[in-house]
Amino acid sequence: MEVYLDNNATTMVDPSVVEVMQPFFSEIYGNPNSLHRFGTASHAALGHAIDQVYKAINARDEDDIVFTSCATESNNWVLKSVYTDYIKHGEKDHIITSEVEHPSVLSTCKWLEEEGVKVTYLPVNHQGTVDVEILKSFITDKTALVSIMWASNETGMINPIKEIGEVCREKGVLFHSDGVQAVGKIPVDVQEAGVDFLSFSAHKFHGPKGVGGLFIKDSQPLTPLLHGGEQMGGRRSGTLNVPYIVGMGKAIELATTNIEEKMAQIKAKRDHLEDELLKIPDTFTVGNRENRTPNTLLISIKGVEGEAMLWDLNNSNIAASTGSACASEDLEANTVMMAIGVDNELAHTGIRLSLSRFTTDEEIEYTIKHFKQAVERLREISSSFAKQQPTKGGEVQESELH
Ligand code: C6P
Repeated sequence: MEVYLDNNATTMVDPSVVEVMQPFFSEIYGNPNSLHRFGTASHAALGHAIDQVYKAINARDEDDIVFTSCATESNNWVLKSVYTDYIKHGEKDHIITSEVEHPSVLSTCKWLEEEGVKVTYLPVNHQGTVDVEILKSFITDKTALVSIMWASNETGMINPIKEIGEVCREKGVLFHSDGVQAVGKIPVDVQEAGVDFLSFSAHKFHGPKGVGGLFIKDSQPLTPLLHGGEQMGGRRSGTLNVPYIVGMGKAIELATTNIEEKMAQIKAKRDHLEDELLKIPDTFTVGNRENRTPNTLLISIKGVEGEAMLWDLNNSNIAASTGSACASEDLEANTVMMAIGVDNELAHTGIRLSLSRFTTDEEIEYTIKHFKQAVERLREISSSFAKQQPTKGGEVQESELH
């Protein structure tokens, strides 16, 4: 058996998504900006995909959606263009984000600091989420933007997005949310949340890689990241990747139709997996599972290095990760665990397991069995673990953190 539990890194493309994309490679291949019949056929498909996307996130208008190559591009675009439009020649000089954002936000913020922007990296609480009162205390009349992820890629923990949106509106500050791990996993309503910008990426909800988007409230002006032709009204130039956009439209429609039902099914499997793994002494999970994306579990196993565990799981054909796929080669401790105050040794033992709607009960049972065997084997050879008395594990509590 092969078990793929790294769906926060990327997902399998749904076979029905592949099917709708197929004709747009060699049959309906016109440039959607061309005026001949090849172009108008592609253009019509594009219009349908925009409809699917804007309805899925409850945008007010289809013009509020701009397609990009991925969420990394969307995140870069918002941050760099808010700098160009509101900070570089204006009165404002400040952006607020959190310590646990994805590197596409954090690295861009570091770059902006070199350009003279003041950036506040908000700490997170023991659940790994942002505290609204702390956010409020950092907003000044110099703050141009707040950028806080909707849900964490590492823990699945969901931030209080609606409350953050209210604070930003009240204070007259723009609000961007990286919605990559929320769209297609939990209900996302951009109007209810009060976000000005929302980034998303198709490959996180069973669409193709290399296509994503940015929701821009009321199509407000934002200096383009890519200048060029008139595609997307000149807001994002470059010939549109029609097959991938068509695939994203279908994928978001499939993921968000009856989403509550899909969430309940995935959550039942995740909760069972979590309950069983927590029976292993000295294992800890991060964050209250009721406030997590239903597919995600970050678990620490005392005395077992995350990389060793991954290796063992891989030998049993189980794919997991120690955190973000784009940081998997640095062998650093899990960044979210460090941010919430878990000790360094435990933060090196984090394993992220992320399910999808294609994960089966048999795969979960197989994972439970092989996970337990791997822990047993690795603890036997762990010099640090042998010296300790086992304790009952569970969700990491505030009192255990420093
Ligand atoms: N996170 C993970 O293993 P791209 O690669 O551009 O499609 O998406 C980037 C991105 C942005 N924000 C969040 C919250 C994300 O989770 C990701 C991708 C993967 O966690 C790969 S690093």
